[in-house]
Amino acid sequence: MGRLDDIHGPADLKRIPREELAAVSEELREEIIRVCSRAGGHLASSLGAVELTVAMHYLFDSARDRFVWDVGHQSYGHKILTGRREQMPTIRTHGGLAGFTTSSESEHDALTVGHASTSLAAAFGMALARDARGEDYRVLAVIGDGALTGGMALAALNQIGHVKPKMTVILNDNEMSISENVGALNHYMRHLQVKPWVQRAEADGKRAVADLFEPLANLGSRAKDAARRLLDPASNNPFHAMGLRYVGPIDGHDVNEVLYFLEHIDELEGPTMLHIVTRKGKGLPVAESDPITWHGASKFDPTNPVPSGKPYGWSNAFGDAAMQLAEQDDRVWVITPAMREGSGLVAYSKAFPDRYLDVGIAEDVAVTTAAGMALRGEKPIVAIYSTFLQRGFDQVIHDVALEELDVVFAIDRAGLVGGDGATHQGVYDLAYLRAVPNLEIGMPRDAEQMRSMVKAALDLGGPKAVRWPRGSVEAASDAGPDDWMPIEWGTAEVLKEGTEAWILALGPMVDYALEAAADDARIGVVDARFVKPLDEELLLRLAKSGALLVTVEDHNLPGGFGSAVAEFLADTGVNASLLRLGVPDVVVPHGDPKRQHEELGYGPEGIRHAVLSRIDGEARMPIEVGSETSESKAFEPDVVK
Ligand code: HTL
Repeated sequence: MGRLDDIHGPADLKRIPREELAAVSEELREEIIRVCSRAGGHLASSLGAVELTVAMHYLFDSARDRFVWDVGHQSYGHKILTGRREQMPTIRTHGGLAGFTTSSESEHDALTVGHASTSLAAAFGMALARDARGEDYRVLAVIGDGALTGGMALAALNQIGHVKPKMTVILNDNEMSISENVGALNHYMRHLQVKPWVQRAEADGKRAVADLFEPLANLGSRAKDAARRLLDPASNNPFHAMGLRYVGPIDGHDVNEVLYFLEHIDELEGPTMLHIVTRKGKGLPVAESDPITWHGASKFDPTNPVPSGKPYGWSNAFGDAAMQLAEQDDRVWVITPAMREGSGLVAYSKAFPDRYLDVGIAEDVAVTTAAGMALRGEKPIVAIYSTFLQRGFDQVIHDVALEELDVVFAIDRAGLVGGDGATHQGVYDLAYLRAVPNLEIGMPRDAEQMRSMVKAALDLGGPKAVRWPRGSVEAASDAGPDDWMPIEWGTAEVLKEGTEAWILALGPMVDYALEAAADDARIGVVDARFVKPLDEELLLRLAKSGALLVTVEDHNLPGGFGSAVAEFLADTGVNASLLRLGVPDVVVPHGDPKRQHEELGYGPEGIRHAVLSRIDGEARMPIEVGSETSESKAFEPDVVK
């Protein structure tokens, strides 16, 4: 690959003549395409950030300065330039590189991240820490226009512009979140580019330079050129109004232009926002024309890039059910915080544009908007990933649950999620939702049950959560909602009788339980279906039988389904013996979920072994609740990193 072969770290890049950086950028782009064609990953976002990445590493020192990448999914170029090129084909796989920046992976990764909109607050904190210690390093945050829709980012800007530490905020504006970006700021940024007042600032360039960007004033024609792009400080630019110096918009694919501005901003005091305009998917025509599909790519043939079709999944099943429910009742809405594709809502958004709302990467806003709607008699469904609902927790309690509002939380990606890893694992929602009064929680084991639960949740009213995992599922029948399988809320279902042990499994763990119990008449299987309320009658009956109770959940054990059962048994005073299987108190990184379930002791084999070792008194499983392996530490996959 020419120049890239000689770059083993940022120091090697710095030795390359400046005129060759455009060529280096092209090579880096090809390398990202090559890596993603073999491993999959966040291709389009990383392609859009190539020139920025090269310019930042050329000018600054990521081991000492702090590069804070928002979400961290656009960092493939950064990883390649910081000595991780050889490992890139392992990205997002068991034991391989993480898909996002991760501080334990490299000294060049300033922040462990995966959720959006954190970069500005984190960078702000770093700048304050630097100044408090009288240290001298740069802090640069890179945030996409999508991530800027998050309240955290906007609230951090408000602080940055108030306290005014020296730092650079690079707004990487490609007009896209995962789908088209939304919101008023997004419109404003388009307006900046079509420029009635950018032109005015151009005409007024010298004054802008004098007022705003003094170091450029003496730099001759280049400075004048730059000055044309500066905005009049008296104008109503919101970033300027928030106290940041605003520079841009500039062409983020002209590496010299990016270098030029970064270099000069570096000489200035206080916070500066550099607005760069980029193209998501830049350099791969299919990704440029369809950045949504290529946002997160599966493996592909680089000579003939065709997106691989995704099998029918739980998200599709939800989208289909939501369409039918909205058809039947015109008070049904679906709200998504920027996850239209991932939540299976593309068809719904087209069929019911008036009862579909994408609020941007603003989970808190999604939840409280639903509360507002419910207060006025609408029936909102908040379609949200388990991991992202963490951002809306206060709103679930304060705005929905205390008022007992009719809001349904359709929680996707509940369980281990695979390649996205630690930041995206959906293994905490039961723990935090169980603690919320008035809120009830179910987990179906198939698509038929899922749609019945969502319908029942809407019909019954009150705050309700229905959760399901990532992955494929068999489609439900095409019956209309009136003919969907009725489900009695709060009841479990006995699927297989047993005598000595009962496995109480949640959602798709039911299949594992059936496999584990197959051919053993002593082991019974219950599809628990609800975590709150529990089917107390059934639980009591099973507990009193003297049999071993075994809970299985794809969720963290502290606070999860097993905890709910343990609490119930403790409160009733029944002397039952209980074994809880699930994620012990560890951080689970990226990897293949099925394999991780086995390694954590709750795959079919693990369940069987655990149950038999209890009822037959055999050796115990290596990972057990309460043993020293369950301490809070990173779960080490057995593949060498
Ligand atoms: N909500 C939160 C809090 N965090 C994340 N990461 C998401 C949702 C999901 N998500 C991404 S990447 C992404 C979203 C919404 C779009 C970011 O758009 P941006 O960057 O404009 O900031 P771009 O991709 O370069 O256009 C992931 O989970 C990876």
